[in-house]
Amino acid sequence: MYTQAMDTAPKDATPAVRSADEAALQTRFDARIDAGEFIEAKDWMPAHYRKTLIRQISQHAHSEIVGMLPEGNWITRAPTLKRKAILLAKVQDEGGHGLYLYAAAETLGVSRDELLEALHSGQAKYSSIFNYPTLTWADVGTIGWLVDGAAIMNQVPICRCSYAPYARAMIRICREESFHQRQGFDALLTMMQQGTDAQRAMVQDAVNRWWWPCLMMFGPPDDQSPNSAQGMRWGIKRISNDELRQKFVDATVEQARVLGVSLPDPALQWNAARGHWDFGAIDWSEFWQVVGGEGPCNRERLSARVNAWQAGAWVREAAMAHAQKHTIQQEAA
Ligand code: FAQ
Repeated sequence: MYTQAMDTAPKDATPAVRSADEAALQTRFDARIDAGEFIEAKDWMPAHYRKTLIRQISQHAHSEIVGMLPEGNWITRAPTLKRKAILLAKVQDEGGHGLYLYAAAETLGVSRDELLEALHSGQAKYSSIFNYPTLTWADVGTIGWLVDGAAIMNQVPICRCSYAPYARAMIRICREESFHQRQGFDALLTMMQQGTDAQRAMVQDAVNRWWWPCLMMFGPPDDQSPNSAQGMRWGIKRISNDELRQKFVDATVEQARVLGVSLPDPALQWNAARGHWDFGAIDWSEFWQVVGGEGPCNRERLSARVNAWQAGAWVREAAMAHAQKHTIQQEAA
């Protein structure tokens, strides 16, 4: 289904265009964006649009792959066989999301090796949220409920992103994220309704630790978000960081009530005039510290990825050797 990587644009497509033609192509591109049309890999696109998409899609892919680590840490310690099977499926799904997204980025003329090198060298960003530790089993449920919940809120609008290979990849990803969110909520509900006092306290502690980092996932406030205006203009971003954050808070307050947990924000209050929940100030210095590589688990996460890449070298070599052998056999036949 996800064969976009086979459908790549020639690397020199944009530079080969003469400048008079380029102005016409730009006008046509802008008109297509204004008309809400999808842009395909082989269509002409401005270099900055291409670069922005490579940045966002690759950061998104890296987030999915690094995002396997905090929960992967609990696969061997899941409390029941059922929870273990669910968690295995979820973590495997995140790996699949990374692959669809790397394939979508490759359609823009960048190689997967280049993208991974940027991650491993620390040049590329990935979501701040995955630099926090998973201390107890309740963290796994809380990641499903809150982190996947935030991810869905941010990702559903990307199903309508103007770049078609990215939009197509997001449709399946969102369906799977929806299962992830439900399984997390279900795990927490089980602990809250059938668990011991100690288990309920464990859930509350996990929610207290993940709440604020989840609000940060949506990115800096709109007036401090350098990429937003252009991203919205191009239809890459459909809803702003602050609007999505508000939608997430509004949806989550009621879910917290059903679960029986409190959200760690004394300023959280229904604002009838706005028709939204007001919430307290976010500590943006913590966000920028984590994004800058100084979060609680940044070093651990990056070294886990680099080690996995190095330890997997023999698998890549074996796959290449097998492919070469297969080609030779086919040519000889
Ligand atoms: N962490 O100008 P903006 C998941 C950076 S997947 C780190 O607002 P933009 C699934 C931003 O890159 C989660 N950096 O940027 C899962 C930019 O820096 P740059 C990932 C962040 O692009 C669940 C600078 O700050 N989702 O959770 C963050 O317009 C459970 C200024 O920001 C996606 O990637 C952050 N949180 O908006 C997996 C969705 N926020 O690049 C496992 C696609 C901002 O200029 C387990 N991405 N920055 O150097 C997007 O929607 C957008 O890229 C935003 C940022 C909204 C993340």
